[in-house]
Amino acid sequence: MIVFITGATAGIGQATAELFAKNGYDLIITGRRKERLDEFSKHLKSTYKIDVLNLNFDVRNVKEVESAINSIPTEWKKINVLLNNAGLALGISPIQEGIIDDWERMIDTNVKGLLYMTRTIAPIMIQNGFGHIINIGSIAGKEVYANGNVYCATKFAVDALNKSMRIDLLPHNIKVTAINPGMVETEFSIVRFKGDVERAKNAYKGIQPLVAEDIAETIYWVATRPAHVNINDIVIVAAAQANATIAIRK
Ligand code: NDP
Ligand code: 8X3
Repeated sequence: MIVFITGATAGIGQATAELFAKNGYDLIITGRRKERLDEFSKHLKSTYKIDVLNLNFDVRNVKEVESAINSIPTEWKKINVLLNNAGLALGISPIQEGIIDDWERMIDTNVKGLLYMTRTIAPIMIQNGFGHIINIGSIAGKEVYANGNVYCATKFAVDALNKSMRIDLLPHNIKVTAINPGMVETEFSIVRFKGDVERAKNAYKGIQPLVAEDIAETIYWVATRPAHVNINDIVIVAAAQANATIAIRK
């Protein structure tokens, strides 16, 4: 069984790779940070005795996506699961003060990157006659919050694409699932606040957020349902979070 995970150098993607590896799956893992990817791959192979293929590319670059996936040896093309996970938020400011470059990076990564990956791998799954695409959306793709504007819009797009690809891929025996987490403490907020670790920590002040392993377990459960079962959509939040805007902080 082969699981393809985008954005496996940190956070949710990394925890998910670790869990599938622990359960004996072979992995294709990706990310832009080559050194991290190589180290992680070495760790997975030696700890779990599985096969790992590393693909070092930027999901925003369609040429890189296509050439990385075209380079996959035939025996690696029996991809059971594609986890469209690579993504990010950048900044949090009212629309009239938004930084255009941040908007473009979020749209290019969260929407166009996910599309490039899906457009390249879905035909391989169709040829194989099986597959499961799991898209990481967000609670921010279900409800908007103040100053979330463009990040929320990208995740609303993921929600729409998830529903839409479920219909398109239905005749091809390909399952499609969206997992929409609330607050998960990963490198996400450090990226969002551009390296300001203190500000990132503050995002989770007084609350016990989810951790990447909580999402990994959910992904693993979704991917291991019997053949006749598909989970279309999950929203998963910390016990202290009700929705995108209301959380109890102590
Ligand atoms: P992290 O910042 O910890 O990890 C993000 C991963 O995405 C990294 O491996 C990074 O790898 C990869 N990535 C980012 N941009 C690119 C790119 N252009 N090309 C290839 N890989 C890229 O964040 P999370 O694990 O928290 O985020 C994973 C997903 O979960 C994202 O889609 C995020 O929107 C979503 N999410 C996160 C929540 C949270 O609270 N943490 C809540 C809801 C959803 P590298 O930098 O090496 O390229
Ligand atoms: C990440 C969750 O609430 O920070 O998608 O937007 S939130």
